[in-house]
Amino acid sequence: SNVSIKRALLSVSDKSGLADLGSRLAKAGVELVSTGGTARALREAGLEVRDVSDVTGFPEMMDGRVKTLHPLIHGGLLAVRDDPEHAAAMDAHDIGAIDLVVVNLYPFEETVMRGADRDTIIENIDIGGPSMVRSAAKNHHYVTIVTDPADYDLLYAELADNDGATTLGFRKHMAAKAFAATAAYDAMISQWFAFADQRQMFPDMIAVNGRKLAELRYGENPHQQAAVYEPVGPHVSGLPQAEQVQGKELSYNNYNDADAALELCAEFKGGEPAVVIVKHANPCGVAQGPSLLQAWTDALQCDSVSAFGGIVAVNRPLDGPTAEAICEIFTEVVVAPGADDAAKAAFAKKKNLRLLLIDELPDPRRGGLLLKPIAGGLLVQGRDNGAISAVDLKVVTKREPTEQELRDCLFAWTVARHVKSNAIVYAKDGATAGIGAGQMNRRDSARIAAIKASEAAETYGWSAARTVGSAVASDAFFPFADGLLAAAEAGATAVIQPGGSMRDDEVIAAADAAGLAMVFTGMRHFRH
Ligand code: 93A
Repeated sequence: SNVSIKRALLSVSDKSGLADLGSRLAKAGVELVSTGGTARALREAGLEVRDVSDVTGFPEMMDGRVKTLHPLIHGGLLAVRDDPEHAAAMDAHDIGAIDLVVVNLYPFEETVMRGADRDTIIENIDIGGPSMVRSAAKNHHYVTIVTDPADYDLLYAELADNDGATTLGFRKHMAAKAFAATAAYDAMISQWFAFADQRQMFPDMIAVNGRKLAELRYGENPHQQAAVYEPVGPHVSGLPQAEQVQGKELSYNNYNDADAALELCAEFKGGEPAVVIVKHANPCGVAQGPSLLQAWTDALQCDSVSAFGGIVAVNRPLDGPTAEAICEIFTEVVVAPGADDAAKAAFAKKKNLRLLLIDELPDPRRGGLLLKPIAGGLLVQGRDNGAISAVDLKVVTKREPTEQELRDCLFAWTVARHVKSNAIVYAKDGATAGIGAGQMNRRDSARIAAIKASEAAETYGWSAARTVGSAVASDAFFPFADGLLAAAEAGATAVIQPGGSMRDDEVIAAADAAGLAMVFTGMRHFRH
């Protein structure tokens, strides 16, 4: 099942490594056939090439749209050489077998990325290239297909090992890569049509279209395999594009947690210095303050127990003193839009700490799709990018919140949307005072957050938990008064929640009875 290479068809947009490829093949006595630009490049390298137009007897026409789409090419690619009828057809029509196809496609992605106009983008949809790739890959029993200049070395090794031939195993492997390449290419084009062109939210078909950046040691657990991908085509930059300055390789859970930290931190983009500490994809301390160092101190004091082994994100370049303070506790990952030399020097002492620098925080209000596989299907929804501001709030209690309460309400609300439901977040003076996450009822989240706040008070020797005099946010409405009463018991004086429960009246009455100020947002932020 080894096939020796006698005739090769080369047609590449990315001409890197082409001259070397051509000369190695020519030296091995392989006849080279090429399309216009590729033939020109090979001739410039001093090689003998036969033009595709010479093979087909047709000129390349219509701006190159029709070059290789011809039976004399595709017959040579698709013929089952051992089939007598196919062999007879080859004879009758003078079709020469092609043993090796090296094709890479018009640079559609690069054309979109550089902001080219619509006509240029359309012109960069390759038709003839993918057709050859698919023909060759389908007929891998006889034909070798190479679609990536990065695989030329593999090809050379294969030819060297097999006396100028390729093995079936190699051809199968390359065929699989080839179909992946054309699938990704078409997916990219369909995405461009769906999103850039028609601005249609949900296309009829979804291509989960990514480029593998790295295989990870394992997934959420050691027995799960995992990798990280970035989407092809235009995309937001985040952790996969970050520069890792130091530390061990990122694990699956590192990515997941650091992304949660980054997304929450992005809410404070352009605002006062902010620090987010995340553990198991939930924030365990968030604060904003006059300096990063102050914000770090306040964030840490929310739940210093959970912060151990945490993931930290900040909304501005890190300075030395903040970095030194972060280094005082065990931290897995730090994500920042930059770090000065003093900060880098401080982290350098902690060899294992992963320091990731990003160009800028992502836009928290950007659109996009969220995918969740379910048995037998895939759930798809738009990102939760809705947001309210102070003007959208409706005061529902007799008492209006004070200015400070209102600020804390909005801060708590911002954090709460990034906490797994049921989420209850107490905040005071621009810092979280207690966070309750992931409970199956709201009252328990309110209580757990309060318990953590009391523990912090004990740890730091405060006379009272920071929940006393705090604002409390609930990601969804209180279905009963009990959750709200638990928050009041913990000392909250202001409440922010979506409202909309059947029992809103009861809940409002309970708030009034407890002297609370409460505002409704009219928007819910479940996060599961
Ligand atoms: O315009 S096409 O869709 N029509 C074709 O018949 C065709 N044949 C090869 N694009 C076609 N190609 C592509 O041309 C190849 O995929 C390759 O990317 C490129 C190489 O052109 P040149 O050799 O002229 O640089």
